[in-house]
This record gives sequence, structure tokens and C-alpha cells, in this order.
Amino acid sequence: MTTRTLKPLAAALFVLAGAAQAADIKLGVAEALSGGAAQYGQSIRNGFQLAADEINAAGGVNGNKLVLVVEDEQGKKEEAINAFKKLIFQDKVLMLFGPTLSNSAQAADPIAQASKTVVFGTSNTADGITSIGDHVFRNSVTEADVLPVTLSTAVKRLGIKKVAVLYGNDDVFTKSGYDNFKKALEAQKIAVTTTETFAKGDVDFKAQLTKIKASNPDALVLSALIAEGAPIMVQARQLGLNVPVIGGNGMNSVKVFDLAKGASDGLWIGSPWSIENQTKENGAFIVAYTKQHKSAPDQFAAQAYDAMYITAQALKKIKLSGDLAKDRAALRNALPDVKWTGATGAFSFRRAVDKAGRPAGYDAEQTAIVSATKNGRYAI
Ligand code: 1QQ
Repeated sequence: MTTRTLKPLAAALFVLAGAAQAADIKLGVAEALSGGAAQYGQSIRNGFQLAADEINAAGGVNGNKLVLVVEDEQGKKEEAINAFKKLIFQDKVLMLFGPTLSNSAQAADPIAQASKTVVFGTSNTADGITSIGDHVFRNSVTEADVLPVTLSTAVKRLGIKKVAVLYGNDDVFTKSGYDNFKKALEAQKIAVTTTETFAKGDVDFKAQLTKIKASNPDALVLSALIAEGAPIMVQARQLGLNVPVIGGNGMNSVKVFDLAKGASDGLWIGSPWSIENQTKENGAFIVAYTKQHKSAPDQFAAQAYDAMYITAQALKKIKLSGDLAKDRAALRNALPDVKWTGATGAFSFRRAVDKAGRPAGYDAEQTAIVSATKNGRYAI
């Protein structure tokens, strides 16, 4: 063999070796794709898919392609636990996104924590989720951070003096929303005319709404998921209770317009994301999402989209070794320092503490914007 033939051979071998080093990066996605919480879970999955496709089209992360392994956790605790176990132990994903509901996160996140695998929630807003441990991350802004802002904005703009409260008492998120609304109402010295409850799966809220109407509130404070929250708005209007509704993260889905139609007006919510926020990052996201998914995005899609980019920034900084435990640890250690400006604006992580006050996981450090619904859209 002459050097003339050796050179191309060596070059070909080099390319092959390089190609062999590029590996797929498997990321687990466990979201509610069926059941009552699918209204959120499908938006979330779509947001992840768009970001991963964009990142891969731009060459992947350090030449490695992102591969999403998607599981439907159905918005149920037991299914979330099963999905987490499958993704962590069978599929051997590098990290997990999900689950959709805080109710499921509280049950399933300890499995990720115990197996030293990052779990990154993009929609969990209840108190205590990131207290589970130092592998638990979220970019969803908590009810504790958002609700005082939503309340004070609505109170100021509408001149509210007294409110009625309605909440679901059997779900981690709706209960946490209630706790935080209660605190904010006390702090802002807003009187409560009556407090009523409902349970997951209820369809008739007329008894509670009749009591609420009789108590003559200036507004209804509502901590609900959309499956119950949308019919609550419809039935309130049917009973002639036409006061503004101040909601939490559960009411922050474009599905409220499909489900409650004309009864969806006058709903106040807070979020770091708004379709009206005209930054270049958000503009690009809205155009790309609408093109890929043939529907308008919402906050849940935007937070999932940003979470994928935040993760990609951490992945860029680490050298994957192929040793899963080592690679999981490297990602865990790179993630807290990521700063990112995406569709939801400027983002960084803030350390959370556990019940004993020791450092635990990471919450979102982000500002909320307050919107109110009118004619089938959220407007700032
Ligand atoms: C939670 C929520 C829900 C509205 C998620 C979809 O914020 O469960 O924490």
C-alpha cells in the first residue's frame, strides 16, 4: 500500500471513529397524554418535541442527537411511578422530564431522587416538590410565587374587597394553590365570604356555587385543574354568578376556551409566559410551534420548550462517558448554573430547601405577568 492510498483510508477511519463516538442522548418524557390532565400533557409533549427537533436540526448537542423516550403517565400517581421506573431502569434514560401534575410528582419524584437521576418538572407548581431532593428541578414558577401577584393585580384593577374561595381538596396542586391563596388573601387583607371545596371527577358544582353567589363576593378565587375548573366557570355563569374568577396555574391552558366557550371571559391568571409577550425568542417559538402542531401554543408548551433548551445548555458543558451513573451525576452538577432566555423570558434556577431547611432541589427564578381572558384569549 502506498501513502497515497493510506491517507484516504486513515481519513475514512477517522470519520468512522468520530461517528461511533456520537451517541444518542436518551431523555425520558413522562407526561399525562390521556385522561383529564391530557389538556396539559399534550401541550407539554409538543413543546419538548419542537425544541428537540430544532436542537437536532442544528447538529444536536456536541454532535449527539437528542432522542425522546415518551411515556403516558395518564395524570395518575401509580402510572407516573411505573413510567419513571421503566424510563430509569429499563430504558436507561439520562434524565427525566415530568410528570404533568404535582400530585404525581410528589409520588414519583422520590424514585428519580433515589436512583440519582435528574427529574425536571415543567408544570409542577405546588409547594414541596423540590424539597424531595437535590435531583429535583423545575422551571414552572410556583403557586407560592405567582398567586400573590395575580391576586394583588386583580384586586387593584377591579377594586375587589371580598372574595369567595373554591378549591379541590384531594389534589396536591389544588390544595397547595388554596394554601397560597389563603396566605395572600390574609396578607393583602381581602375578606373571604365563604370557602367551598370539591373533589377530582366532580361534575356538578351548583351546590357550592349557589352558596357562593348568596355570599355576594366581588370575585371568585379558584384553585382547580381545568377538568373541573372549566365546568365551574360554565355553571357559575349559568347561575348568574358573573364575577371575575382569579385562578391558579390549572386555569392557565388555552383549553379553557374550548371547554368553557363564552363562559371563559373574566378569568385572571399569572404566568411568566404570554402569547402577547413580543420578544424575539417568544415570536420564533410561537411561529415554529404553530407550524409544527397546527395550533397555538400555551404556557405549558412554552415551559416544556424552554426546559429542553435549558437542559441542552447543561449537556453542552459535559463530556458524556457512556457510564450512565457518571453521566447522570455530571448532568445533575451542570444544570443548576444554566441561565437561559427563551420563550418564557430570562430564566435561572433558585435553590430550594427540604423540610429541615437543608439545601434540596431547584425552583424557577422568574417573573410572572398577569393576564385576563376576553373573547377566547388571554390578554395582558
Ligand atoms: C401542578 C400544576 C398543574 C396545573 C399542572 C398541569 O400546576 O399540578 O402543579
